Amino acid sequence: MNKLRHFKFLFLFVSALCAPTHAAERSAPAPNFVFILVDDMPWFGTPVRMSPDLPESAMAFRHMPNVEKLAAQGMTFRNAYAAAGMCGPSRCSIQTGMMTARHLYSGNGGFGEKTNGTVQYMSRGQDATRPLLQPEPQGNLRFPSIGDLFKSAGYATAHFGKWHLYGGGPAKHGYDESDGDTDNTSGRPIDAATGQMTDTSDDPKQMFSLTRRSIDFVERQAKAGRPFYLQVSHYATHARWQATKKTLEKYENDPVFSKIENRRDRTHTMLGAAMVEDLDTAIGQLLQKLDALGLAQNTYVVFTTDNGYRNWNQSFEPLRGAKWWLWECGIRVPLIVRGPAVPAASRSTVNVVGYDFLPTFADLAGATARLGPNIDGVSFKRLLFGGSPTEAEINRPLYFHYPHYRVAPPASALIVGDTKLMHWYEWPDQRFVYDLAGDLGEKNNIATSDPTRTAQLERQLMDVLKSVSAYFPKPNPNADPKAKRYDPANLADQGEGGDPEATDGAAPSAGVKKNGKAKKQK
Ligand SMILES: [Ca+2]
Repeated sequence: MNKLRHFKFLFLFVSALCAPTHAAERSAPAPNFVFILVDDMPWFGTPVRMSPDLPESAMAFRHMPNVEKLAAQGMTFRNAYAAAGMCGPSRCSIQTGMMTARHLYSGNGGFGEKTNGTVQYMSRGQDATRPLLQPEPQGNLRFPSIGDLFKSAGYATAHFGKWHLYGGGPAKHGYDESDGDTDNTSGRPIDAATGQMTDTSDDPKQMFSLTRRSIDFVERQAKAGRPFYLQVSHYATHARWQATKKTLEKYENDPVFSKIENRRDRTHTMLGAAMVEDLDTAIGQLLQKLDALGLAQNTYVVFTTDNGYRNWNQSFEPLRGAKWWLWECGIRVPLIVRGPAVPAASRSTVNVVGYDFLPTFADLAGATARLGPNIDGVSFKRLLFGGSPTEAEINRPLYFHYPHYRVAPPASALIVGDTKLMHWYEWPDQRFVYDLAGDLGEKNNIATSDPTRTAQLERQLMDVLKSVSAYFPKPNPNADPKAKRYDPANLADQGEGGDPEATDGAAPSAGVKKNGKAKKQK
């Protein structure tokens, strides 16, 4: 109850500072939306502390003045989650408002039209002897998207940058303008002279060119007086990092990096810092254009990422796991929202998840009636406007499901308030429960402290997954009894480890062993 009082105090305080003007809101024109989706950014990947009491919830050495300004003008979420620990499934949840267990986009792209919702179990190659047979990953957007919703509501719609959802590309999913059916490979500038991917570029990860296309789109809508929904889907900060030479030079003598002993890790961390500063510059260009056009007051700007990542952070490693995992480092993400009636410099500690964006945007645009069926997300508009969270909002269950082997073994998770239950399919009879209020690093399994509660959470997770016809792994009759299973009870076990997409030879991150062996799943 102390916690509830804390929430209430926080929101009453914020509300008193900036009471939302509901009357004005009703008479206002349709709001615009700029959804800035960064790729692969840790919860602690910006200089903005996602939790004000935790220095390790930010990277103090990174320079992102425009993102800091967004936080000063809007609301920062402490407990925002991606719907999955990797790009494709998370992005599908953002677009459809559905949890991964329901939309079944569980691959990480590249599965094309053959993925129509039917499933085969994989039993060849490395899958032949694993403890579990995994369902073949699915990867094709098959449900109405945010673009479809806004297009039907009369908005101009655009998606620039990384799509990674296949299904014919953004143009087939409600986006009037886009860069086409893009994926990770589209964001790697190639040096015209050498034909090689450039280490430094005037347009690292296409961040400036896709910003120019975004600005051009915004300018045209402003001129036409048409409301717009714009998705700026950056290739940064996905593996194969790039930065401008000029920005990189600023970091080369920063003493903070001398703490990193491994030279390659040090160089890579500098490159990451330079890349996010360039990214921030690009974001600033777009925000300045909203100001110059007089649109900022009527535009919601969202800054978030599709999944977490493990990066070096001044010796702090607050979260367990990495990208791909349902541990907090894979799914806990930064989220900042600025816009009409959102109190400046406000904070929320309520759990929100990627599949909430669609219903929230619909609510903000007055288009809730246009939402399709089977939406798992709920609108957090009321929280955005400074409303006190209800008990139901604080304890709303969030479901995560990944039934495949992809760096991490098959797992599901249920988060209710501060309590998180993890289900590892290789350990079906063991329970793993963590109290995130005091154990954000998920080090202490408290499953046995309240067996009744643990059993109830386990039942709830499985019942909901079954109710949406989720795919599950199943026991492999040909399993090799000697095959190593990932051990969730062992904090040092990192599974296959590493980031199989970081094929540029750069160290994936401190704390995760490098791994060139992980088979790239395509
Ligand atoms: Ca990603």
